[in-house]
Amino acid sequence: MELRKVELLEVWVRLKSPFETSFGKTLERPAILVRAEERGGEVGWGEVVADSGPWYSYETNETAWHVIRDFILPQLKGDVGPRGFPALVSRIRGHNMAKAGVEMALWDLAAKLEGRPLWQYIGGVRDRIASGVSVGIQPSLEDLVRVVDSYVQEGYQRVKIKIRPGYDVEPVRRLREVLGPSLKLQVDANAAYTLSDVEVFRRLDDFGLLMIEQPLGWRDLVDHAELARHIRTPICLDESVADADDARKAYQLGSAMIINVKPARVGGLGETLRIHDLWYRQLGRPIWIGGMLETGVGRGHLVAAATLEGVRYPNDISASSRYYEEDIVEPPWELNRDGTISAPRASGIGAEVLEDKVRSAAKRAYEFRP
Ligand code: OSB
Ligand code: MG
Repeated sequence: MELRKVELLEVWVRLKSPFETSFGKTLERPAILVRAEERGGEVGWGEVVADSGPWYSYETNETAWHVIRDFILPQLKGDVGPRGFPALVSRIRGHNMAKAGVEMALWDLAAKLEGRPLWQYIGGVRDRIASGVSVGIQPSLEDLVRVVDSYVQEGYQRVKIKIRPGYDVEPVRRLREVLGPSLKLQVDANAAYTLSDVEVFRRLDDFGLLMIEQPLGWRDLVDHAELARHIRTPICLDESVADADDARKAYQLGSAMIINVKPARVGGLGETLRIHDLWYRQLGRPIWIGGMLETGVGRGHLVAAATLEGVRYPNDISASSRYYEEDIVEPPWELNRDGTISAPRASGIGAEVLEDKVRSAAKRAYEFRP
């Protein structure tokens, strides 16, 4: 398709309550929205999820703005589509969140031009996705129980809690005591431990967790493979898998049974499909779709990804209301009573961006004309 212009609009969104992980606390986050318009006037949207500091990954909203403006957008000349996009930016090393934000706008646009929902356009197989919730580190175990219980009452199908050294076995023990053994529960360490902590993970083995997410270093595959030999609970990788090649190496080494695929972390939906084809189709192992506190724009792309066949666990894709008083899309993403989110019938991501609101709230904007 022939692009007329691509715009960047940076908005800051405030969370309902602080989200704390082993790497820090977030109350407000930047979201760079990418608006891609083609010659006929159709528009697609993507979102860059990079945070204001290099904590989850080395990318920030500033590095993403710089890399998109100065290196990605200048590549978008002539006929461009989402499938050809990765080749255009392959010379740029890393910066996957920056790439993903632009790539996803092209996917939304391409699906809209065909008049199809994005999830069908990428080959999704289900019209509702299983919704889980990721719960940040809480000030006390009483708070944790209260917060988790309220999400369970809302219908979320599984709970993931963040852990860090000193806040790991006891929170899990308390949740099991109060909420029982049938709660689908897992933990996410965001790379806060080392192999010397193997005893912590041995103790966690007693609680029937679905998985342990990214216990060790953010780029590590080797130590995870060693840890896997000492515990029964399956290891799920997040930070350490940046592309399908990392997934292959994780398989060869035995670093993980499961991958949390975040389209933003791996450079977009194209690489998400490649990881899915390798990890699920070829190797027979499950994936699920993780989130980065996305607004309704990024959330739409996550919902589409979660309709893929190999998604076999509930996802970190909750309703807009879990994080935000008001979303920037209409309708907002809502939780069905059975703890699912419906894949939309409308074309593209299936939600309208509230463009006036976004433009008037934007802290900065940039326009590129190919
Ligand atoms: O590790 O999965 C993570 C949020 C920000 C950064 C990293 C992570 C998370 C989450 C929340 O766990 C997922 C979500 O609900 O969007
Ligand atoms: Mg994680």
